[in-house]
Amino acid sequence: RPRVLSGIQPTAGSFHLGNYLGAVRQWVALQESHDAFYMVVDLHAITIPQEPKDLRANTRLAVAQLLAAGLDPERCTLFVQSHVPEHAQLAWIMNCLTGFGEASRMTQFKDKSAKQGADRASVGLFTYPILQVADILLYQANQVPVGEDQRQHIELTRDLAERFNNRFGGTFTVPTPYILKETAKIYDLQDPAIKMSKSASTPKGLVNLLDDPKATAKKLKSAVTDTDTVIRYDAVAKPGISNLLTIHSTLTGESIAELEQRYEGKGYGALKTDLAEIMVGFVTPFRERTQGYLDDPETLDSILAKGAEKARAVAAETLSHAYEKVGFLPAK
Ligand code: AQP
Repeated sequence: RPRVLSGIQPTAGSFHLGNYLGAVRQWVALQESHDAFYMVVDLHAITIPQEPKDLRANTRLAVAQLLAAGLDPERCTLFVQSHVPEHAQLAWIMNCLTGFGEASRMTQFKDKSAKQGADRASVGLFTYPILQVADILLYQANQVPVGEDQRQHIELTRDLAERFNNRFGGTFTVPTPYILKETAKIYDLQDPAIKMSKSASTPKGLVNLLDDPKATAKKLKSAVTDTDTVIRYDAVAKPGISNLLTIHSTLTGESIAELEQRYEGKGYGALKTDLAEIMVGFVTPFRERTQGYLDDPETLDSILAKGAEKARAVAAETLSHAYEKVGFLPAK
């Protein structure tokens, strides 16, 4: 079976709708057909300051949400990044293969460091994409299911895998991004020109899955649309409505064409009311399931212990090949 690898940060507490529709939903589907490795990337999280006790709680919370979303530890390998030390070890080698200018061109770093002030951004934030390269290459992943915002980092991964292979001999699988066109980018409900994101969105524009369902319904009902009245998918002329149609279609499985037909002659209010109801129907059991996993930390920890063991077996083998290729003297 082809292998997939992906990760999610434990920074915000709740996952938002962009994380879920853009990435996690695909993870759940791919565990049926692929040898799937999914992790909570706590090493990535500390590229910006974290309160230690919050980081620990949010890491558990992220795992609980992944299980609530449908990841099954019998079907995939679910683990926490810091439980597998090989990530940091391979990242060092990849750091040494990456040009400074090349790393400087990563747009996510440019955006995030500009927000923090260039002097305050950590070197870890700068090398974040290179740690991600190590994450992917350690597992010899064929595909990486992510949202559109991660495409450039997957390109970097491909470049570095090829560079290493050319310089030292075939070692790493060169991965491809797995990005579904429909849900590659979920937009902010108040500003459909920007992606829904925990750092850039205002609270009204961001749908957190663990928020009170009533508040979520309200946000959907007050989503920004346009002055036209026709419910039609047109990402350029009607970004707000198009975003709502995407969310509706993905959650219900109805095609956009079916939805356009169903809402013909109806107002925006009808679409928003229905979508609010669909969302409440989705988040209510999701919150309950998440709480159920949080209430049973022993099961959670045992899932993570097994996951880390499986992940380490693969990661250690790849790392030892890479060490040998680079020319490190084996420890006796
Ligand atoms: N709006 C989005 N649409 C589609 N996919 C998205 N992802 C994030 N936002 C959207 C995808 O979610 C996965 C996990 O992302 P992460 O752990 O890196 O979280 P993030 O990208 O830091 O989330 P934010 O909200 O986008 O954070 P900031 O504000 O820090 O930029 C990834 O596969 C990502 O593509």
